Amino acid sequence: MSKVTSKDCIEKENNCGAHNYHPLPIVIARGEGVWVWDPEGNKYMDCLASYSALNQGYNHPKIVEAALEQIKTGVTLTSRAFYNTRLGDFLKLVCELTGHSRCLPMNTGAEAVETAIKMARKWGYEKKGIPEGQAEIIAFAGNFHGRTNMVISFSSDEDYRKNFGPFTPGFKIVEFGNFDSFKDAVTENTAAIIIEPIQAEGGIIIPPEGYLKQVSNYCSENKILFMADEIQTGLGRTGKMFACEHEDVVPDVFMLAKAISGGFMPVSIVTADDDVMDVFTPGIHGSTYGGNPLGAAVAIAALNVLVEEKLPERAAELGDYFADEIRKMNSPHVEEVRSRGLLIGVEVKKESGSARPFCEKLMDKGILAKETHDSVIRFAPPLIISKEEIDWALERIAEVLFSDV
Ligand code: IF1
Repeated sequence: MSKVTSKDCIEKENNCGAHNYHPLPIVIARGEGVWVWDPEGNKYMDCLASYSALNQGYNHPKIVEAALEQIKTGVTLTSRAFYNTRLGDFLKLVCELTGHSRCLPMNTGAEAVETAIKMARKWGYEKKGIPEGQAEIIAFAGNFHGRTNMVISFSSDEDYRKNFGPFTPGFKIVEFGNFDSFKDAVTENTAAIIIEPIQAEGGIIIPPEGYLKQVSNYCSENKILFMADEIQTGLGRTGKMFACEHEDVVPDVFMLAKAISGGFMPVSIVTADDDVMDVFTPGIHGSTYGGNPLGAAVAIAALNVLVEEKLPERAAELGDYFADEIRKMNSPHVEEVRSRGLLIGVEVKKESGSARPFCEKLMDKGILAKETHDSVIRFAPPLIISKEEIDWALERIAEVLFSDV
């Protein structure tokens, strides 16, 4: 077999794949920690971490070992028609981390969101007494919760929605960060809100201090479920295990995915207390792969790594350092640096054009970063990154932020 080349891989993807992506022209063939290599042996630092799925970094020995050990049992999938040896431990660990008493495993983030919406509606009818078919769920402008048809039904981004209608009714969209806008949308038929504590795809938008708490208090007073999509912000990324902790907010429902399996395979989960989760009875919801023993084994290891290696604490400390150093550069191209932990958004000035050419220049210097919302360069490396590695990146980021683009 001839050696794989980047050119071949890119051509094949472009020839046979749907054109629903516009990737940077990099082929990742090998990974270790925060570093990846292309087939030709060029080395890059990954400052995207697969959209925060690889919080534990590439090739983490403990996660690799857990995966291999489970594969060697010969049992990777049992379906939920039977029990398996890993799922119970996984669910118990997630309950301990979230403080909720029950969880429901799925695969992708969007599936966790779908599951939470179904649960909230059923809860609304059966526990809150909302008349059937009338349940309303409030979402927030600028949100990103996934790509399925129900989920884009409450997206405010025309690009994600155009020509995909008709949409699922029952959603209201209010302004993120504006308490009155939310309060005015509440009716007695409001079952739940779905909110990202920090809007990541929205451009690393951090709501005003106290906002999440205010919204969450209002939800508890009015029997509305506060459902936190921590698929991207959760599991250490923002310097706490969950971004809601920054404001002492305890959600009724968590949606988790991405880093729950450290980037090994799709694993997602919805968590809640008994009173909410018990609307699910046998046969009414599920998934072939949801709760599979391989995913569970990997997720147990991935979660243990987050805790044992204190990755949330690392993200807090190193994220502040990383972001402050970029702020101190005072680059003529930078409007603002927004960050919480190792979720860092560098807003490029209007007159400096879009963020993409900056990302391309970073790539030429060995740093993989991806723009979001045209004008924001996002830095979200694996949380295992060291200070030395950040310094390596900062040198190159400074060169790019002071060059003509
Ligand atoms: C893509 C963004 C990141 C998410 C939150 C649910 C999901 C996501 C908060 C759905 C997924 C991904 C999907 C990925 C790009 C990516 C992304 F730029 F689009 F917003 F991370 F920043 N809730 N986010 O961030 O999870 O079904 O994908 O497992 O290419 O669409 P999923």
